[in-house]
Amino acid sequence: MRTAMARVFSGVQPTGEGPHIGNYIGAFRHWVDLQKTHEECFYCVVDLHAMTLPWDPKALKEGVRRTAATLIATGIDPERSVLFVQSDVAEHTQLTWVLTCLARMGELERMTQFKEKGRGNERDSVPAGLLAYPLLMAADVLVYRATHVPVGEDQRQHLELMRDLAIRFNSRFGDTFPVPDAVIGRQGARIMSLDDPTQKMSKSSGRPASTLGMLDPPNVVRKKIARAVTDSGREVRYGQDSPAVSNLLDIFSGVTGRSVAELMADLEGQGYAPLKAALAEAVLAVLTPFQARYTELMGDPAQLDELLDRGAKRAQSFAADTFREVRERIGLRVPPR
Ligand code: AQP
Repeated sequence: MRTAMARVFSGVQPTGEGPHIGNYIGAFRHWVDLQKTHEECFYCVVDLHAMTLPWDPKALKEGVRRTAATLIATGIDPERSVLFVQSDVAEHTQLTWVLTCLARMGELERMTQFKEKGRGNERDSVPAGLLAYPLLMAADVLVYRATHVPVGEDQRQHLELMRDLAIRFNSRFGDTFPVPDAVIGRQGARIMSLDDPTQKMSKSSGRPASTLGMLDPPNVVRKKIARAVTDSGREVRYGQDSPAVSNLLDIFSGVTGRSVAELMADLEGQGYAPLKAALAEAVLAVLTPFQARYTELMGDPAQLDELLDRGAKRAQSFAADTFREVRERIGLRVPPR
C-alpha cells in the first residue's frame, strides 16, 4: 500500500573508493523498498557534500556518474523516483544560507561527525565546510518539504539538527516545512569496518581491507571476508562481547534479508570459517547481478547524463516552489519566474 502525503529524501556522497556494503545495507536497499510504499522519493548524489574535504575535480566528476549508476543498478528506478545531482539545483545552496543564519555555532560544533572528521587537523585549518555540512544536508531535505529521511545510524544527530531548524524556521516565519522523520533500519544501520569493528565502514577510510566495495571483484570479496578480524573464541555469537562476528552477521542479514537468529541457527556448532565462506557467497549473490547492470550503465554515459538531466528538471520545479515561499516569508524580494 502506498502512503499518501509522505515524501522521501536521501542522498549519498560521490566520495572515496565508491559505495560499500555498509551504504547498501544501511541505505540503498531501504531506498529501493521505499519506492514501493511511498509515492514520491527523491534520491540525490550529493556532490557539494563531497567538497567538505579536499577533492580532485576529475575524481569528483567521475564519482558522480559512478554513484548515479550504482543507485540505478541497485534498483532505484529513475522513472518512478526523482534521481538527480545536488549541484544541478541551485536552491539547495540558497536555502543553506538562510539556515546558516538561523543555526548557532554551538549546535554545529557539537556534531560528532565534525569532531571525528576534523580530528588530527589543527582547529584553525579544518575546512569551514565540514562545520557547515549539516546545514547543507538540512537544506537538501527541507527544500523538497520531505517528511521521511532514510539514513544510517551515523546521520541521526544531523537529522535532529534538521528537525530543530525546521521548527525554528516555522515558529519565526510561519508554517513552511514539515518536520522530517529519520527512517533508520533496526538491523545493519551501522556496518563496521572489516579490520576494526570499533570503526564504521567508510568510503574514505583509506584502508581498502576495511570495506567491502560494491565493485570489488569476487576474488577480492572472498579474500577480504576471509581476512576480516574475528573475536577471541571460536563459536559464532552475536552481542557486545563479539563485535567483529556480530558485524559479519549483520552484513549476512543485510544482504539476505534473513534474521540473525535464523542465520545463527543454520550455523550452530560451526566455527568462523564456515560463517565466512557462507557470507562471501551471500554477498556475491547481491553484488554479481548489481555489477553486471552497473557495467552496462557505465558503458552508455550519454544515456546516464540524460537521465540525470531529466531528474534535475523534476527536482528543480519542487525546489523552486519552496524557495519562492521561503523568500516571501523571510522578507526577500520574489523575482518573476
Ligand atoms: N557503515 C555504514 N553502515 C550503515 N549505513 C551507512 N551509511 C554510510 N556508512 C554506513 C549510510 O549510507 C548513506 C550514504 O552515506 P554518505 O555517502 O552520505 O556518507 P557517509 O555517511 O559519510 O558514508 P561514508 O561511507 O562514511 O562516506 P565518507 O567516508 O565519504 O564520509 C547514508 O544514509 C549513511 O547513513
